[in-house]
Amino acid sequence: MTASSTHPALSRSGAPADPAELRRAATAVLLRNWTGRSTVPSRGLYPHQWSWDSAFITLGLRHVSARRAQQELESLLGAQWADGRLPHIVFDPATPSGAYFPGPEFWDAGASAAGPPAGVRTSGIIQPPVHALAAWETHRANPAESARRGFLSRVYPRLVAWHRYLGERRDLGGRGLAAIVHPWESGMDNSPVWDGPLDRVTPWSPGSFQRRDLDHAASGDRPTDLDYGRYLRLAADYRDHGYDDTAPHTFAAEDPALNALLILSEHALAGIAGALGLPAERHETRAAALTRALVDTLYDPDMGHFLARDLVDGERIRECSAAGLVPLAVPRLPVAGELLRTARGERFRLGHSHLVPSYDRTGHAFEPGRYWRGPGWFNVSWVIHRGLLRQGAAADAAALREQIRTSAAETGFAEYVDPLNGAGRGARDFSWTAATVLDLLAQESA
Ligand code: 9WN
Repeated sequence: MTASSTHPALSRSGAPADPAELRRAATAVLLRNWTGRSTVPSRGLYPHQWSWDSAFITLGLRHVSARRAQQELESLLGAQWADGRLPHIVFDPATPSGAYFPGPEFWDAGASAAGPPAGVRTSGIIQPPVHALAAWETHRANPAESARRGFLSRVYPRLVAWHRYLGERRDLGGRGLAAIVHPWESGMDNSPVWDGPLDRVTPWSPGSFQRRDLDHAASGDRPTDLDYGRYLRLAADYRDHGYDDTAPHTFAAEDPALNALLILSEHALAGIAGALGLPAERHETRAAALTRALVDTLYDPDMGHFLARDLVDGERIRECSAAGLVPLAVPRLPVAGELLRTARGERFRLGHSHLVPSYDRTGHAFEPGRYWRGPGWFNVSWVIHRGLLRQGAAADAAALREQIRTSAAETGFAEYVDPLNGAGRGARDFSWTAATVLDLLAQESA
């Protein structure tokens, strides 16, 4: 699908859109997807609030309205559980519960002792912690509006509680890193990285549930029924143990992207604490400890890449995905040079792929159109762009920035793109696609 079929104003004959037109079109996507309290990732496919989507959306929204960006984040933080976790979905009460599966009845979060505030319906799992980073950047975009609304002092305690949950309850591997207990928690659901660990999970039978995603997206762009059967089994087991993290887990892993994002957010917490006149050292100390643990535990020198670790057998999973490039954005990363070489090498072909492929182009499971098994995603590419700037790779960063803009314009803000030919896949008018474009346009004009 080209931009001309969905956004006539954007680009004719596939040429990159004019920045002002692109900014207008991206803003319009975010305005259309705003529900009054928060932004849905996509009107049809994902009609509720998602955790890491909200953080990425905030990063773009702050250039449209500082006030709305603050509201976006605060509505998510308002669904925080008693144990500090931020749920991966906050269900919109105005949306019929059957519009997305699995819906609030499946998750039954209110039954958990650790659960959400009364009257708020959520899922029970988490997503990567981009929130403190988003809060800090939102403040920095308009410090006066932030101070006027007491934004930082309201969000800081909640963000600290969220990181405490990850550091204490989710250190399942005992090395200081946060673990995930469901592939959805990585945000990169059907990445081939999770295939091995998922083999141990007995799937629900396909006839026992009704998927809603296929009403809105092509089945070839989505996870399979077998994947879904396993996702549901894992989620139901966790639910049936009251979302207790000390219960046995059939699936548990340390993911490099989630932990790298936690490090970025811990640095952001130091910034927030400093701005509030509170001690910031503990956040810097924690960020440094996490960085050491990330490198010591998940960096594989032979592959020149960060790998996930399977906590059931204790081994690193020898599959290269874009999650392993996300640490490029971590300050003072000792292996940045090697990691940059991997990004530019055959596996990812930075600069010669459309966005950053979500999985190794030379890998046995590479599928250029299927979700997290190959396509380039805008949010991940945005973080890697930040990493390239951090590592002084200005030319690579500029090329990626140009691709992000062009791909968004030409696909009508697709959810993800084929990394080989740039064709749009999944949903259109996707919120974090619009948001990351807005942020990059703002960076350029600054
Ligand atoms: C399950 C909302 C979310 C993203 C995830 C993406 C997808 C959900 C789904 O959509 O996951 O959480 O139904 O497939 O994988 O990263 O946050 O955009």
